Amino acid sequence: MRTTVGIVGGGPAGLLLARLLHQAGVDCVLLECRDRAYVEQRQRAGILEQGTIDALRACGAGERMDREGLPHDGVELRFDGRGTRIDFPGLTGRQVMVYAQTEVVKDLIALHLAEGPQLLFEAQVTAVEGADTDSPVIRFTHSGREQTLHCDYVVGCDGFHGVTRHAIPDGVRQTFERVYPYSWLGILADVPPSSDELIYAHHERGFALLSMRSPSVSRLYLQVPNGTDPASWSDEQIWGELDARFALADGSFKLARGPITSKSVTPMRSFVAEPMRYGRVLLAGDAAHIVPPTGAKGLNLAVADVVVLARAFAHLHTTGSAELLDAYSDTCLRRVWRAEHFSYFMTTTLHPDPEQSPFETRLQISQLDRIASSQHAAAEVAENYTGLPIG
Ligand code: RFL
Ligand code: PHB
Repeated sequence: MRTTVGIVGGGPAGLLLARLLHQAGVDCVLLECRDRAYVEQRQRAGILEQGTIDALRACGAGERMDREGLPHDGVELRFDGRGTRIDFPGLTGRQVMVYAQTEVVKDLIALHLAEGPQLLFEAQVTAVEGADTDSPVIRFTHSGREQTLHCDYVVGCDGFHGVTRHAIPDGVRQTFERVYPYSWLGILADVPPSSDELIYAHHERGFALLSMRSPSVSRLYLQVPNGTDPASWSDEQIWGELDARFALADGSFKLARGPITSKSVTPMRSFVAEPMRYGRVLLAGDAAHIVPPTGAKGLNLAVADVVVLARAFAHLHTTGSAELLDAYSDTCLRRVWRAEHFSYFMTTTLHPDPEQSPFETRLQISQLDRIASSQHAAAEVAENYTGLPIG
């Protein structure tokens, strides 16, 4: 097998990149190790930034998002028994959209199956070789057979646990990492969200987040210790803890309860691998960088990377110039580090570290109070949350 761009991984990054390359007339093949049902059900992100919304619309994948997605004009930060609203359009002129990653993935897969390019499920990539040659290869297993895909370029969209990053030699690749001393217990519940907008709550018992998937399905998260078994939390305990963490001093907030349909635990990590390109191998999305979910940035960063990358491949295809491709890593890393900082800031401001002193708790409250009382501080949060311009 032979193609121009071989894409490893069919998450949002790989699927959108394949769509954009196909539209630009660049030949590509996408290899995904899981089956279609698994990829379409994997519960993850829920918030799309303006740039992500624009990119999905521009490539023809925005129709259902515009029909079923929920545009949001703000979020609430809750701390010290009170809430403050961050008004996105008022502070930045931008909005975000609640539309689940599962739905973005379903929409992109449906387009691929209808229009191409070639998308292989259950194709497990075992190695990417020849990054420093003109013809890198992808070795993979499909239908029990070992196969080789010869490419002009390989793009690793295979997430944090993927194999492509390892095609960049240890001596070249630099990694930066921070692991946090807490995780998120996430639930889906069949109950209308108790607030029209997301609530990020700081509480001495731990962080909590109220989000949603639709007008009838709530998505809620609780900060829990690392290594927590989701099954060790009963439904009753989860609702009780959410009540305590979202409580307002005047007692006016009431969290509606409903059947819990899923429980899972996600550890929190910040990670960046530099550079995002070595020879003819490039990385995009979680394969190159991870953020803790508190800033809602992971999916959006993945989309931004592949928008920049598709533009670079299209430029190469039409003009023969590799100029944009050569700039890819630097262009993306500048934005990546901004999102890393914002995600770190949101995470460390909203989660009490189990080891932290009362002094540090006071600093967190003071920072949140600053956002509540200063347009400048609120605008800084709003600008980062709704997303910086892409590339
Ligand atoms: P993905 O989605 O991990 O996809 C990688 C794909 O590669 C496949 N793969 C392989 N295929 C072939 N051969 C191999 N050897 C392979 N190894 C791996 C995998 O099966 C998979 O299909 O990476 P991608 O495309 O870069 O997308 C990144 C996003 O999924 C991720 O950043 C977000 O989900 C992060 N995230 C959020 N991001 C947001 O922008 N907004 C949010 O509100 C948000 N909330 C979240 C989140 C992530 C969470 N978890 C579970 C980590 C909330 C949570 C709880
Ligand atoms: C979600 O809806 O899953 C979600 C929303 C906002 C975040 C993280 C996750 O910051």
